[in-house]
Amino acid sequence: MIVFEPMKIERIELHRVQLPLVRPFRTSSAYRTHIEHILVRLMDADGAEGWGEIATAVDPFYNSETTETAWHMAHDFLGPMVVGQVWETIGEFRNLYGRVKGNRFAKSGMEMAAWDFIGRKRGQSLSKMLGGTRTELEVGVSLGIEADLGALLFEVEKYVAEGYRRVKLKIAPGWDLVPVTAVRSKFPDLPLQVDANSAYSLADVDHLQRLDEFQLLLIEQPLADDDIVDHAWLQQRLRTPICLDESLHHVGDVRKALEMQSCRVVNIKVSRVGGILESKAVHDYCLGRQIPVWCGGMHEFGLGRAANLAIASLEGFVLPGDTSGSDKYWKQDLIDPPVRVSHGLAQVPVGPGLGVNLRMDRIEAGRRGFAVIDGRQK
Ligand code: OSB
Ligand code: MG
Repeated sequence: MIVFEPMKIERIELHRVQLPLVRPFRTSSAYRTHIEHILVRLMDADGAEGWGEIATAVDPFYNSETTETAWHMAHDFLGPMVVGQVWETIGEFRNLYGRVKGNRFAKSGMEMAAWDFIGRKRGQSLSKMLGGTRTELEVGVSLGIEADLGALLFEVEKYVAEGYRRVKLKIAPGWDLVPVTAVRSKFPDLPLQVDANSAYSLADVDHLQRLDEFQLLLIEQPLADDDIVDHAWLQQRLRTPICLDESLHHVGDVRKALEMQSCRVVNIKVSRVGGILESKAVHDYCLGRQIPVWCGGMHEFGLGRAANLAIASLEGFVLPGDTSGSDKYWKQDLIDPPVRVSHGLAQVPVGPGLGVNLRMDRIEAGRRGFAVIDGRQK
């Protein structure tokens, strides 16, 4: 039996850390050479701690939050609302800042730290706490828009050779049929999917229908983030399943999208839906309706990457996720050992909490900002 003991966070540290990507990443909406995320460290009076990652981009081109807005939220609202309060469950922890609207990436990093905190206290892994059913996961890779076809084919070849189980290509008007045709002809049996990051409109329906001949697993977020109505219209005209990413902020959005048949597959991103608890709710909702889900990513450092692997160990995650190994992104991850993918498989962390070993020296080396919230500000 698990005995719930009251918990109280007395001090929060925010570490804003920047790392260069091993390869710049271009999508229809953004170009990135570096990633800058905020690590949240929750601490109680007895020295217990938990770590989480706020996986915002530095720009507002994927969604409206940025690393700077998340810093403001965590530092001026979420942190002060958590410090000194008593809570026993993640649901109660989340309620502490329940009055804050939106800002789900910032909330997600706070909540992740609370899961890590509880897991370490109980000696249980996040996967175990969530009821994960798998210890090893099939992994995919998300490849950005490249300067030319040669460069793209080189990247696909490399990850296929490493054993990755599926490839996702970023597409945009002017970079869609040509790269998909090239990759499909070279890899006829490769599980392949595309992600448009909202680059198309309904006027493109004829063009998008031409993607139907490539046996794609899915097409991710073709239309605007705030439009599940037009996605339903489009899905009726496409054989390829639509998968929504940007449009789904919580389980309520998922219910509406599925009722409207706006998509047939759901991308679950822990940060986009505001945390692990909401991710589990989306997973459970989809599982009950036999809707396949998979775990998306936001170029997380090893900490957030471990959370992704834990949620993806739940039984409804039947498609490979963007849960690639650390070396896809970083020369040196913040965790040691890094996340390794071998033969296209990643191990779900088994240690307490997120189950990773953070390297403070590497955090400090990449640090661009640091703050403490300890209640004295109030
Ligand atoms: O749309 O899924 C996306 C990365 C940053 C922002 C949005 C997206 C992505 C990816 C890469 O596709 C996911 C990853 O490898 O972490
Ligand atoms: Mg996406």
